[in-house]
Amino acid sequence: MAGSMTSDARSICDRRSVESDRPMNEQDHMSSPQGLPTTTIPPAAIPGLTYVPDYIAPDAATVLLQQIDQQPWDATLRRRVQHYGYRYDYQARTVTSALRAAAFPPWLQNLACRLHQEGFATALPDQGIVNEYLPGQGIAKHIDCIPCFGATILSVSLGSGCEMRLTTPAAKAVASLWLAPGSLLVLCDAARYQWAHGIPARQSDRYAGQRVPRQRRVSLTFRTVLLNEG
Ligand SMILES: O=C(O)CCC(=O)C(=O)O
Repeated sequence: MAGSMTSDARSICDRRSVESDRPMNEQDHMSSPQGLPTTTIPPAAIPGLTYVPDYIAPDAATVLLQQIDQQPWDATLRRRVQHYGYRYDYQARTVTSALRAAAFPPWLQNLACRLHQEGFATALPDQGIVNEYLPGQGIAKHIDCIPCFGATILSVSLGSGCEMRLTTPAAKAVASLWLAPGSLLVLCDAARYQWAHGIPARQSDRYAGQRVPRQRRVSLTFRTVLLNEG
């Protein structure tokens, strides 16, 4: 994966692969809001979705969590967050040059550079969000703002695992992905632009036939900002 950044970065999206995923035990068909049948598909079938287990080693994850917890948290949302590079305005759904946030600390910059050098990020990410999820907390399903952010969205999971659900906007298809601690998720192509992703707000998930209680999960989302300010 190491080597020329640009060509490798293209190849990760072009390969349209999921290196490893384990669909959760679910019924094949559920009901969409329109009452139409909804098909459950494996995440591997979503073009542009790449899942890399064990991207961060457990020791490195522990150090990262310590470094994260030394930074101030923004507690104005339902879950605590830290914004780096740029702040995303959740109400206005915009990012502008006026929304510059703290510079990436070295531990975040190192990870952003690694993602870029290894070809997972097409461009060097300049926006980072740290999300903290306590048991019972999640994130509503969404497609990351298309005019605000570039073609690749990356998310690193630390702490607890959890289920991510991916849905097509018409809710005709749903995919369920287990985000294991230390894993990396890369969304580009259809996975980034046509599928919404979200984390159900729950105390536990059903995974591999077992009910798994949630613990504290911290994720690092990396994006590149597109400033369209005329
Ligand atoms: O926690 C995650 O893995 C996803 C975070 C996310 O979707 C976001 O920050 O927009």
